[in-house]
Amino acid sequence: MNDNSPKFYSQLFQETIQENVPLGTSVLRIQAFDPDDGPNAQIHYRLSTTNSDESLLPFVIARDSGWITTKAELDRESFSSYNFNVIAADSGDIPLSSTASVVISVHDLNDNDPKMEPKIYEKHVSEQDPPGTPVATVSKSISYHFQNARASLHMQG
Ligand SMILES: [Ca+2]
Ligand SMILES: [Ca+2]
Ligand SMILES: [Ca+2]
Repeated sequence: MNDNSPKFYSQLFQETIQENVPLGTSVLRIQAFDPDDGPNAQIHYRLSTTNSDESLLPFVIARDSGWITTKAELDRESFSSYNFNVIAADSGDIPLSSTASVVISVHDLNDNDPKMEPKIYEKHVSEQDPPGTPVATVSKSISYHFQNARASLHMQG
């Protein structure tokens, strides 16, 4: 009779995977055991999330083998880790099941160019400078470069 629920080898499965791996990449294998016989020991796996739709996860689990693979691209800059549950249920007339936690961390790759911040060049004028003192003296080529950098620059002199 089906008097045992599947037991996971661990209550927490943790793995790290690099971002940008191809779809279908194997991440880790979830395994449980069931000491009953026949269908009462035949385990099927599925993913479960507590506060959102598990179809939004970038992972799927193979129903029979327990292998978790990617089904969407992973972007470390969007999500750096995923927490969800995996449910193992046997195939008894009245199926019994157990739940374990999975934490998958996304490892960072250097896949972003540095972003140029517009630079602001400022020059303060001392109040003691006599009127007419040049604020800044720059050549035309430097002035052009500054304008490219969206600098606010007042030309005088
Ligand atoms: Ca069982
Ligand atoms: Ca990325
Ligand atoms: Ca990155």
